[in-house]
Amino acid sequence: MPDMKTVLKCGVILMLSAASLLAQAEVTVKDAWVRATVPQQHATGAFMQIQASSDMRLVEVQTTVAGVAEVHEMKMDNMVMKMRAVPQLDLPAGKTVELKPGGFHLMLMDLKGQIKAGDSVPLMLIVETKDKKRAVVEVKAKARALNAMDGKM
Ligand SMILES: [Cu+2]
Repeated sequence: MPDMKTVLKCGVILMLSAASLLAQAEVTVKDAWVRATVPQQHATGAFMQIQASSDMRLVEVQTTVAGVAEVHEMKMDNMVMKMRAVPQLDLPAGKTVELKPGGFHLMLMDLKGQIKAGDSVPLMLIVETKDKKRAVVEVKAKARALNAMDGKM
């Protein structure tokens, strides 16, 4: 028979996971991946598909693998591919917002070490609802090998 302490502890863990499930249900993230890096590389991109059940905005990104994480946009400007940080990314209700090479992406800078293919990279997406409520969406992005398709960042 489990003693009271164990029972209480289990109760807390159950409550916590129920709460995080609730937050996760409002934002669905699919196909999250990060481009693997070579040694001494300081920055890389993270990509995924995000769908929110109600209008939200992605306002902040955090990760333990990089000193800085930003939402970036890549655009052709006078025949030159340019990249800029965007302060927030709209996540319209029910619409899949795709972060992909050549478009919106999450930029991880000041990397703390090499990201090798197969690594699981933890990302925390901070989203804000219309009534300014914030929630954290935890994502595990799989590192994929570099490929020739990608332009220089
Ligand atoms: Cu970028």
